[in-house]
Amino acid sequence: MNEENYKSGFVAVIGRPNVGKSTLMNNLIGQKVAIMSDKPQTTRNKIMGVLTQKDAQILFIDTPGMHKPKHKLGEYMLKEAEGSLRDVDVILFVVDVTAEMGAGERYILDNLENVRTPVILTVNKIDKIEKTKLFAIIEKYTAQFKFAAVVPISALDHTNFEGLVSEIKSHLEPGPQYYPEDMITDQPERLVIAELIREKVLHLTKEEIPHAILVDIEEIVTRPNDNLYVRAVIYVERDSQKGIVIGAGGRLLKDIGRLARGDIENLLGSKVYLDLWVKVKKDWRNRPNVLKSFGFE
Ligand code: GDP
Ligand code: MG
Ligand code: K
Repeated sequence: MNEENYKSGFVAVIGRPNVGKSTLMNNLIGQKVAIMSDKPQTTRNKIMGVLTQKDAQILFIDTPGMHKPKHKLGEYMLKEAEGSLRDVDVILFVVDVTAEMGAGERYILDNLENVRTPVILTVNKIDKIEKTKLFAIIEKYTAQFKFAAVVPISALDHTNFEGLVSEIKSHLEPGPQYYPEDMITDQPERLVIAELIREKVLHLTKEEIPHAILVDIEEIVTRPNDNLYVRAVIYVERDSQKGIVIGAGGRLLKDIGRLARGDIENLLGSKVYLDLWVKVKKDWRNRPNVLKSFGFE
């Protein structure tokens, strides 16, 4: 893996029920899917699947709540959904080419107007219509909204998956591979949360702390009120680094926690209580057992 050219990012998959979102995820990601749906739902925005390639890793997230609210809670959910749509890199708006564009689609498009994230119109089920009719259908959508791209696919037949993936990649920025390629885990969220915290530490400490840190998520618990409790430990190599990360009066650690918590909440759509600790683990990089205990081989 060439780290400098590696891209990664989050993609929200939205669209009315039955347009083929699940079929797309299952067939696009196949064996490599890290499905969380059969686990108790800890978050509103679930990670649906992870697509790992040589040059990129794409994390697909599910964003419920993008439908016309019928009550106050619905409005709240919609705000949350809009918030998470701002934080992803790309939105896949999946539509069914055999169904008329309806109020549901218009409603989603209206709400996407306020979200700056690029939207790819993913026109699904093209196996069911004649090619000559496709253009007129697409035009109805493009007349309503300025899409970053329009990609016709058949999720069922695997048609044009390459086109879709390369379009997604063109909107991703350089980033880490969040998940080991073949990792099978019941909690892929752990790695993403760890990476977000790590990113804040490196950002706020500038060059003072080189890449000598490791973040371990010791515990994630969903509280009865649906809030998430996360206990994380930032491991550094030396006592002096511990002092830097904590900062005078604990101020820097507080900032790290605040920023990381904001990102985690945006990403997962749950309120988060982040319990952050800093510990010294000497020379962890040179000790294979330590690396192993963090999931590195
Ligand atoms: P979701 O509610 O958006 O997740 O939609 P599903 O993935 O559950 O699909 C709804 C129905 O549409 C299922 O019966 C799928 O088999 C069917 N479907 C999904 N994608 C395609 C496609 O590309 N072509 C055809 N012909 N049917 C599809
Ligand atoms: Mg589905
Ligand atoms: K963004």
